[in-house]
Amino acid sequence: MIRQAGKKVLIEKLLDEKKEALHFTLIDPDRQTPEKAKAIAKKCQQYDTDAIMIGGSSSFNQRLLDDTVRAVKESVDLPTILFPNSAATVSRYADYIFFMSLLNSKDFRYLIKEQVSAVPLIQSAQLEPISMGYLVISTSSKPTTIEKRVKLDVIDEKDVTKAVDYALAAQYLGMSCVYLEAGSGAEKPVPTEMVQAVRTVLGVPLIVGGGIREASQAVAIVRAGADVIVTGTIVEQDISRLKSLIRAVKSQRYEK
Ligand code: 1GP
Repeated sequence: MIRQAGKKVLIEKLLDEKKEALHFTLIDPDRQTPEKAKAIAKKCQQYDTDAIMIGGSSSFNQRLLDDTVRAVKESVDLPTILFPNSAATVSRYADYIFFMSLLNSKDFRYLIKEQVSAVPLIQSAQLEPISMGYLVISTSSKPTTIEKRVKLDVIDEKDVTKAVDYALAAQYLGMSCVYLEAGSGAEKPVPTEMVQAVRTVLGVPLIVGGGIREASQAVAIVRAGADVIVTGTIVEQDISRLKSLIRAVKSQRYEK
């Protein structure tokens, strides 16, 4: 089947349907067994998360990834979206894949090379790609995993104009959404001033993640204009806190 360019992609569909900010849970297959991932996904669905993202680790184990995706799909009735760190972390069992380019990478690999390598599997598995402009924002004094791994054209947390220009470049290139990423386990999230400045000009959904651990942080980021909040570490550290965080995200007045 040839998917048509320009049709509404998952995030827009969910925003139209739910008319509230969304929360996506990130599950890293390397952090727990598939059985445990299954239980986590179930709990997150009960807490009202909107989708399960799978990926994000620096290592690679195809079997573990496949088993985790299958386990999650067995336990929840939510979209599963791959969040790959390379072409080697693509599973044929998911529903969607963030087809993402790390736009402020100085390394060709993360801009387009890994994406091209992933095409045959995406096509044969009929995974639905969600094109995304991925921007890593430096908010931490110690480099995050992604900052250690990839040589970046650094976007400092204070460099709002640079973030805005990159985000608009993603939109002009036709990407369906933009992700402002502070990095998993970041000391602090992307600043609200930056989220707000990007939101003001951006016409596609805005995803924000990395370092969000408190409901108050998530609320501030939604108020600044994020459409989707992503959390990962909190699920591994203290899943009970996720319930109030998701509730807080969804209690915000949301105007698209
Ligand atoms: C990482 O933005 C996600 O890609 C989630 O970050 O693990 O800090 O929640 P955390």
